[in-house]
Amino acid sequence: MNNHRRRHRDPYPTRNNVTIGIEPRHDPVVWTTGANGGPLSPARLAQFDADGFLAVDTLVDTDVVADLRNELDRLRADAALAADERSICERDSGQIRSIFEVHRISPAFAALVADPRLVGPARQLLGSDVYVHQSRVNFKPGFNGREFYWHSDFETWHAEDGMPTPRAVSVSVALTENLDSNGSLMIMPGSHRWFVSCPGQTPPDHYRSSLKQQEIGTPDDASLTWLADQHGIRQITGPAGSAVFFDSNCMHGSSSNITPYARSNVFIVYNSVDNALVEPFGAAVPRPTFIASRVFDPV
Ligand code: 6CS
Ligand code: FE
Repeated sequence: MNNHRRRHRDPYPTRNNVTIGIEPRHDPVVWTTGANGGPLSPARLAQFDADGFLAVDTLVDTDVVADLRNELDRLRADAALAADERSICERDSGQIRSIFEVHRISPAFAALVADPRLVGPARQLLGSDVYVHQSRVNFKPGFNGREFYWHSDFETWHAEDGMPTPRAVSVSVALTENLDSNGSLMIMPGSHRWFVSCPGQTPPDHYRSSLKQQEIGTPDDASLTWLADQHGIRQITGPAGSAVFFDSNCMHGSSSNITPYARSNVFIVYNSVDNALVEPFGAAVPRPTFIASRVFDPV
């Protein structure tokens, strides 16, 4: 299908000179129907449906968190990994910013990905089996861990990876304490129900810059102001081991970290096996598979 015809039918147009604006989401948020079994109560499902996220005080036990923290230190010190394209460094300090595909690099993170406390809610929310679209550790080191500007993950995954619908959920697990002050996640509650078309064109090999500092695929000021005025901004804080499940289309971001305390989180993105990637909707070629898996085997 050529781009023109497809773009005409794309329910989530973005970039490439489309009209910048905010449209209602065309798809459900919670895909499970009726009494489908799952760990989340009807009240928690309703909360996720309304807000687009669910914060959990303790998702991972302290001993597992301690193991993951040790693994984090080992990965950060691994010289071979530092040279691997899956390691993304901070633009100015050169310190490590993210490691992608961490569940394929580390057995400890592979075990976390398959943990029923993460996969169970993901399957229930998405109403199907799920596979890992992306995993990453964001280190956000102390003193100069740089921000992640406002964006919808789904806007990028739709435009650059070919994700058809926002039938994906991220789980962010805090590996260090997430404070008000050290660049913890900010989400606009309810923003997941709007799709914001972003200005600009997707540059070739965009991921080489966007994973350090995203500019294309971020909304214009007017859209962000409208969303913030409508929905407010919630700061997600919590101890190591706490977590937040958030819909792929939430408007979210996080400030830079100038405190001495790293804000290191692991993010695992579960996509429905019924939402497998196709050709990108807003880029010439798909991104590398360490950012967007093109193997759709269920967890
Ligand atoms: O482009 C991506 O897939 C990554 N970028 C951001 C800012 N969030 C989602 C994901 O880590
Ligand atoms: Fe994101």
